[in-house]
Amino acid sequence: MHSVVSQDANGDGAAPQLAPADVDLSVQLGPLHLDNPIMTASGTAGLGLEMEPFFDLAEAGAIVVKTITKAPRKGNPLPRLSETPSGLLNSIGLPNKGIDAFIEKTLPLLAGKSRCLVVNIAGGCHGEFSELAGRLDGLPGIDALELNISCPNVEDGNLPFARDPDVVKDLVAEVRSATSLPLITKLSPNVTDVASIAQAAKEGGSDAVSLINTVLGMSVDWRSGQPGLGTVIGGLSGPAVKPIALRMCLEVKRAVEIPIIGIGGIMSADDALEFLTVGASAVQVGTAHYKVPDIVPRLIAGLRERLAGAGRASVREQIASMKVP
Ligand code: RRO
Repeated sequence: MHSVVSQDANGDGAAPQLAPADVDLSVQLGPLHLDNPIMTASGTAGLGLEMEPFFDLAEAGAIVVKTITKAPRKGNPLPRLSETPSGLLNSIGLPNKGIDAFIEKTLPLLAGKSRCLVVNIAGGCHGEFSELAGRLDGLPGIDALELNISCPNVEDGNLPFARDPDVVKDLVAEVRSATSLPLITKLSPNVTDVASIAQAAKEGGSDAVSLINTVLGMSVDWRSGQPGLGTVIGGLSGPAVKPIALRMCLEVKRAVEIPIIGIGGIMSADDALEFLTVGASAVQVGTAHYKVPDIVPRLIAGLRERLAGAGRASVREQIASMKVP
């Protein structure tokens, strides 16, 4: 039973208002339960610990760590970031200390700090994805894996895993057999038919899909001819990509029965609610961290206020109210 701010405080017979604190924000992503639908997007919140000065990690629905690979990686040549008027281009190149250092050094510091910890992994081949998944299976403190099949900044820029439904299905199936952890497959927008990739991820055994990773782009100084990124081409994120991300979430929702995590340009609670209105059950916030490092608790408070104002007792009511055809 939800309490109310006041029983007809104005005496005007209007329906009593919900208190924001009483709105139930919990969501279910297949086997994965989140206390609220606000997750950090991989790569934009470091390994999670870097965000501790800005908010209590336990406030987030889930913390998703920056991509972990089998071997340590130095990352791409500088510059790795290039700002554009409405978005951020990156070509970071998966710098990380590798799976051994993650398990031995980072995980003991991270475990138990968030309500839900999702480890994002990427391999150079199928075997590497499943090997990483196997190493992480059963380790205390890890709640799910996110398979990064969509990094745009690998050596050949070719997105070898993201574009072919047969490859995606086989890869996810191999990982599925290596772990009992819930699996989220992170999809690329740089494909023709994202729904067919989501369907393949589902058939391979993925419990959910997250989308979108960054959109291939570039910037250039026309005077010097110098590109903004050391690798010339990279991935665009931020407000510029939100309409693309909304469209792709809707395309997946229309075609595939699988929980969707919406990602792309979320800066406000209204942006988050837009994703929850076109089929997503949770969202990840990324580029906004660089402008508003405590965006996670702000979004959670904003969701509560807006849902209470709309008379929704739970975020699941909003998700279920989807009207977009
Ligand atoms: O590290 C990166 O360059 C990177 C990754 Br792994 C990713 O998934 N998406 C992105 O835009 N950059």
